[in-house]
Amino acid sequence: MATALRRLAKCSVSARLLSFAGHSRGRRGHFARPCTVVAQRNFSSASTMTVDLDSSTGIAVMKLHSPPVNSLSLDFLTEIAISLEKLEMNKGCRGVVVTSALPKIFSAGLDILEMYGKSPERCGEFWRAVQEMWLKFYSSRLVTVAAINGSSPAGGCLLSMTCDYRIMADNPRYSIGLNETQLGIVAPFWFKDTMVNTVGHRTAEIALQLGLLYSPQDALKIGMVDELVPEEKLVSTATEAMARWFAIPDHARQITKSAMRKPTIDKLLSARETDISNFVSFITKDSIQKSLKLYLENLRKKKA
Ligand code: CO8
Repeated sequence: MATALRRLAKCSVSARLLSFAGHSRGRRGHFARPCTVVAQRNFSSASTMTVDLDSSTGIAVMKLHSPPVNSLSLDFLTEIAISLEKLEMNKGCRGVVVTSALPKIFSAGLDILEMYGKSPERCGEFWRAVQEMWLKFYSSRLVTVAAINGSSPAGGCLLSMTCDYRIMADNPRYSIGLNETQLGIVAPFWFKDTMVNTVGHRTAEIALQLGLLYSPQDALKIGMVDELVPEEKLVSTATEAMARWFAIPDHARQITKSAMRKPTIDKLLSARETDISNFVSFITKDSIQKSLKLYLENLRKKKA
C-alpha cells in the first residue's frame, strides 16, 4: 500500500485539472497512454471492490465491497482513488456509477478506527488519502453517478456528494448526511463546502450543526439526492441517467463542471498541508479521542 500511496502522491493535480478543464491538449496528454477498450472485470488489485467497464456504453460500475460496512480506511480510500484514476486514463470510459456490493450500506463513512488511538504520522497519512479521494472524484472528467443502495453517513455521504448525480434507494431504513458533530468531531471546510454546493447554505448550516441524517424522502426534499427509486432499479436507473449526461458534448460538460467546482477544489489545494496538520492536532486531542471511544462503544452496545 505504501507503493500505492507513492503513486497517488506522484499524480499531478495540475495535469488532472488541465485535463478536467477540457483543454484538448491537456486531455490528449493525460490520455496519451494507448489503451484497449475492452470489458474489464476486477481491475482493482484488492478484493475491496469490483470495477466493470462496459466497452459498448463507456459506463463503468464501481461496487464497493469492504465488509462489514464499507468504512473508508487508508487502504480502501487508496484503492478507490487508484481505481478512479485508472478509469480516467481509459479513453473508452465516459462515466462511472459508484455503488455498494454490501446489503443495506453504501458506506459507513471514514473508518473511525483510523482516527482512534493512531499516531500523528498515521493520522496525517490517512487524512491525505481522504483528501486525495475527494480531489479525484470532485475533479473527475467522467460523469459520476452515485447509486446509493444503503445508509451513507458522514464520509459515505461526502463520497456521494462528489458525484454529479445521486440516486438513492427508496427505503426508509436508510439514512444519509454529514453527522460528524454527533461524534463530537467537526466536518472540515471542504466537507462543508461540498455540502453547501449541494444543498445550499441555510440547509447545510442546520444539517451540519445538528449532524442530521436524513431519510431518503427528506434527502430528496432538501436536494441531497436527486432521485429515489426502488432498490432493484438503482443501477439500471443510474445507467439510464448517464445517457442524459452523455448526450452533452464532453468538452462543454467538463468545462462547465470545472467552472462550478474549481474554486472549491482550489481552496483545498492551497491549504492542503495546513488542513492535514489541523486534522492531526484536532483528532489526537485527548477530549476528541474520548468522544470517539464513546461513540465506538455505543456502536458496539447498540449491537449487543
Ligand atoms: N468506522 C469503523 N467501524 C465502523 C464504522 C466506521 N465508520 N461504522 C460501523 N463500524 C463497525 C461497527 O463498530 C461494528 O463493528 P463490530 O462488528 O466490531 O462491533 C461493525 O462495523 C458493524 O456495524 P453495525 O453493527 O453498527 O452495522 P449496522 O448494519 O447495524 O449499521 C451503520 C450500519 C448504519 C453504518 C452503523 O454502523 C453506523 O451508524 N456507523 C457509524 C457511521 C458513522 O457515524 N460514521 C462517521 C465516520 S466519521 C466520518 O466519516 C467523517 C469524519 C471527518 C473527520 C473530521 C475531523 C476533523
